[in-house]
Amino acid sequence: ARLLLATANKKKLVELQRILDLALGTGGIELVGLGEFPDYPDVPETGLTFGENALIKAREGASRTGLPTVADDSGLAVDALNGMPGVFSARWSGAHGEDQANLDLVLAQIGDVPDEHRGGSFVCAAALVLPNGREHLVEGKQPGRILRSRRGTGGFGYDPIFLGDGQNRTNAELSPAEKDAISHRGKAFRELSKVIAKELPR
Ligand code: ITT
Repeated sequence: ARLLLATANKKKLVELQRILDLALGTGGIELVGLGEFPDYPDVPETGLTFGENALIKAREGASRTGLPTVADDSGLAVDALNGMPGVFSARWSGAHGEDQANLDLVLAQIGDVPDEHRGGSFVCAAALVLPNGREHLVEGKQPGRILRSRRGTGGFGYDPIFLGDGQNRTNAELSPAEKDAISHRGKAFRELSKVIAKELPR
């Protein structure tokens, strides 16, 4: 069965592919990226929650391609910023996908607040929409706190300033497999993979 991964974010795509391959095994599901659809439009993410945006992206993919489609909407919710940047994580500093500028702005906004007020979570909503209209939505979270400066070069986005609970390395200092084991995206897509296995039998 072919399954569309509806994301334009290359780093996210790599993680999604890795997590789903591990969960579902190779051979059963053929993952298709948006690159196979050159005229695919920029889909406005108008939802107020991660779940709404994940469904918007997955519905668009399923209706445009006729393929079962999974989508990820994710971001960093910082307690001291009342949950922001949240659904605006990819465009917090203005332009879309400017990871460095987004991270710098969050650091500037949280400033020097003490450790006990530096809590936050990565959140990932994962949606599956089938051509027959059936929809599934799950969510994964990674709780942790926001550091005062960057550490590490792995991962993407806000990973260099995020220390997960119980960890002594930032998400950007973990190996890919270590990040997947505890990340919001790993949790959400391992759960969604069970639904995929039921809905898309080999
Ligand atoms: P698509 O909508 O095409 O999937 P996008 O990058 O616009 O790609 P989102 O709207 O879901 O995706 O925004 C996700 C942002 O949240 C991403 O750009 C990062 O800034 C942040 N983010 C999400 N997951 C992350 C992770 O695992 N590590 C670090 N930052 C992450």
